[in-house]
Amino acid sequence: MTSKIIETRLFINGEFRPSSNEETFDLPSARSGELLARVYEATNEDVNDAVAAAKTAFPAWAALSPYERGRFLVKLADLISESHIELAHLEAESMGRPVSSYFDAVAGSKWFRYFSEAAYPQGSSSLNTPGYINITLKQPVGVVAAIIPWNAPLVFLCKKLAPALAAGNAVVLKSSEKAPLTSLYVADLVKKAGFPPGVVNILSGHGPGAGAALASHMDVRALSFTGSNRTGKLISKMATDSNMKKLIFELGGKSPAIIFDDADVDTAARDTQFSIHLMSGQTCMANSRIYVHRNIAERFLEKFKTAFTSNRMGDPTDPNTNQGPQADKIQHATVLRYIEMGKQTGTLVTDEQSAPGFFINPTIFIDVPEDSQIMKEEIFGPVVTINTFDTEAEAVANANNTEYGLYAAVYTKDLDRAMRVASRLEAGTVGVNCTSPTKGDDTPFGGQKGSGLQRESYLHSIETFMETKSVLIKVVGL
Ligand code: TXE
Repeated sequence: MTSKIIETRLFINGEFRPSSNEETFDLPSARSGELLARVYEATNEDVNDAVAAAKTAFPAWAALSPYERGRFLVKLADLISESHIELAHLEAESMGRPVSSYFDAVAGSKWFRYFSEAAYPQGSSSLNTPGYINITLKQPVGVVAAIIPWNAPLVFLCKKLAPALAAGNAVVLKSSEKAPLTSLYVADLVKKAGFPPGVVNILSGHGPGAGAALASHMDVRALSFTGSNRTGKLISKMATDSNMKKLIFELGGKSPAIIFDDADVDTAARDTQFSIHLMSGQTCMANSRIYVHRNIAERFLEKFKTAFTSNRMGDPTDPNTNQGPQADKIQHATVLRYIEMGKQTGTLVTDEQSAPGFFINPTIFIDVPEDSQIMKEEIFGPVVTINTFDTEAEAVANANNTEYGLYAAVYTKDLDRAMRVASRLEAGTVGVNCTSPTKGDDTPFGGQKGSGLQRESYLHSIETFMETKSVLIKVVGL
């Protein structure tokens, strides 16, 4: 089945329209490299219009009850899950994601359903100041900007839009220039769901243009970003230099998995290869560094390698494919560059690259020096390092020897050790006898150190899109 691309215009104030200067950018197909679509590139003027539309729509949207806002969210959730096949094919074509592993429409629509009935943050009250009753009010921040990446565009769109809207904010979202089509598809669904104009605005365009304009905009009060650590730093500076907007960041990772010699080796090998194989290694939480106890290293490596290299690489729209190409030429070239670097420092134990197009063969390096570049930087491909360790302290020290801190895993049957290690690992999430992708929608998700700011989840996201106001009431005679 070939997807019908319905829209490539910008969605501003409830209408689709070309960019103000009518310029477009070319979107190549990840599977063929051929032109897939010409998408309108938002200009500064378009960003200003979208923010102005959101600012105008905000008061009436915020004044609705959570129940009334929730009714729009439920309609959108239904439309997204009904569009599962279309959305899967759009992502397969634009960024190579196999349709066989496309759970995003189901996962994404769950976010809208959850926030349509979420327990809203409640203010508090106190009598702790003599003569006063103090109360706190939770209020939406106003205009929220969302900047999303290309690796799981629909999931990120839903994780940001649903809580921001439920909290009463109006949103301007910019998709990634590598994967704008599913966001535009959702824009059409937003229109079908009957959202008031301006409450949701969806722009396409590049980072330094439309993205930077949003990050610097004086009327954007909060910005939720998922992407690279490098871009996070740039956005952070723009936010500070403009109006100190609130920032919610989910950045990259270099996630470690530690496998002790009492672990269930079959499970550990199966899980860890799935984590780095999923979406061709293009997930922020993929366990790209594995530390295995010397006593079981050989057995683990054999099982890991067998599973990791039994991939079915091919056309992402074929339901039998479980590994698609990298998202584009740039990502493909980046991964190949890291593989070349790896060969200078570690030992390659898988075949040399032979795959055509933007595909990368699953790649394993062993005995890689801790200070080498492939141990430090996010590769974002099906490339893993497997090093051995002798002691618990050594494994934890090496696992923590990174500027990232998104996800970590520990495999052992010893509960004391598992909990000791979990408490010492510097990561926003730790899996015990399990690894990423994370399973808990209600557990806070986000990074320590260079991996992010704040946490996202069913229970935590809404709070990040609200202000807390203290109101002090002087009561005579109290
Ligand atoms: O990311 P960018 P890219 C990592 C991963 C990958 C690398 C590069 O290692 O190989 O980043 O990917 C917008 N002002 N992750 O170049 O640049 C951009 O338009 C404002 C990990 O695609 O961070 C897009 O919408 N916005 C990550 C979004 O930021 C800017 C997912 C992400 O793009 C901007 C993606 C600017 N100056 C990549 N520059 C994860 N955490 O999962 C870019 N953008």
